[in-house]
Amino acid sequence: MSLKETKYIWMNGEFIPWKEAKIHVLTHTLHYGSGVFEGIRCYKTVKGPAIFRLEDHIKRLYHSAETCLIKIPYSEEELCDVIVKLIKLNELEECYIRPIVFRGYGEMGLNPLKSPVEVAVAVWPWGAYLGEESLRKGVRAKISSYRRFPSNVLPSNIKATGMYLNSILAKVEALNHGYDEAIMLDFRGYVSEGPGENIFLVKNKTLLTPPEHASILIGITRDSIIKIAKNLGYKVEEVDITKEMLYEADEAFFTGTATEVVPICEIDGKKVGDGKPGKITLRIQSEYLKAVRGENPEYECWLTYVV
Ligand code: PPE
Repeated sequence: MSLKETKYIWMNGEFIPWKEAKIHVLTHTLHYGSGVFEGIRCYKTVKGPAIFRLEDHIKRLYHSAETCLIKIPYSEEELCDVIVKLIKLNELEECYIRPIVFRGYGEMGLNPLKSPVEVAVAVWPWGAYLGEESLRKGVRAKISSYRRFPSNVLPSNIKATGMYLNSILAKVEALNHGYDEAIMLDFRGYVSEGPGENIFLVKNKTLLTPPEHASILIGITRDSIIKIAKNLGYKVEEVDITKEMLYEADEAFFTGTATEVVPICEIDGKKVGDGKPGKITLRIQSEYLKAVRGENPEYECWLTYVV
């Protein structure tokens, strides 16, 4: 599957044609992974396209930038406006939104402060992240031999470009073993997250998900799911989860902006529950998809309409 091109990309203050959004080969971030980014989705609703939790994603982008010593030369409001305008200009009803802040061409070497800060936003239609049938049929996952980095190696609660090499190695290892996705453990051996998604399990009708100290990115989808599940009357606990707890779970699922809510049917060749997408998982998935499409007024505060 190749990227679905759209008309315009916003780069350093201007809307330019997709094909012209280029960088120099000596761009600092290309060499050292010194950039930060976000992944946001915009969904079709009866009131037009709506961006899901835009302000929260942009807040996290600024937090990631600050941690990586980057000062973004635009305000949060300006970037939010750019995203709305870009979706309008590209005449999209639904899309994935990728803001990236990186160190450009200027100096080589590990001091990033000498290279200019550049900002770009691209939007394009992006279907199901873990495969067309993943939401309905679920996926098979493998516990990775790659661990998630502890916070004294890299703070896990930021989205920095270089950190994704760890995710890439885990992802490809899982694919090479015939699985759809990886599950990574933290440095202690407790369950952390997927390469690009958070993880939940269901045991005796209670939802469990790893806490912040398990080296996770505090997902915005994870937060939405916790609120949705509680509103549906389920208990949600943020606790350390062992590999055995995962194997013995009634249900399990991944959450993320790109992934949305995807049931996990098998882990390391063992069925999760009866090996089919769990009932509670599917109920939460359906509530989530209603929320993002503006079909539940309770969650409308999470939407930014593109008007
Ligand atoms: N953990 C990681 C490591 C991660 O990359 C994501 C998002 C999440 C958890 C879930 O976070 P949130 O989207 O706020 O619920 N991964 C993004 C990038 C995926 C990519 O391949 O690129 C995403 O889902 O947009």
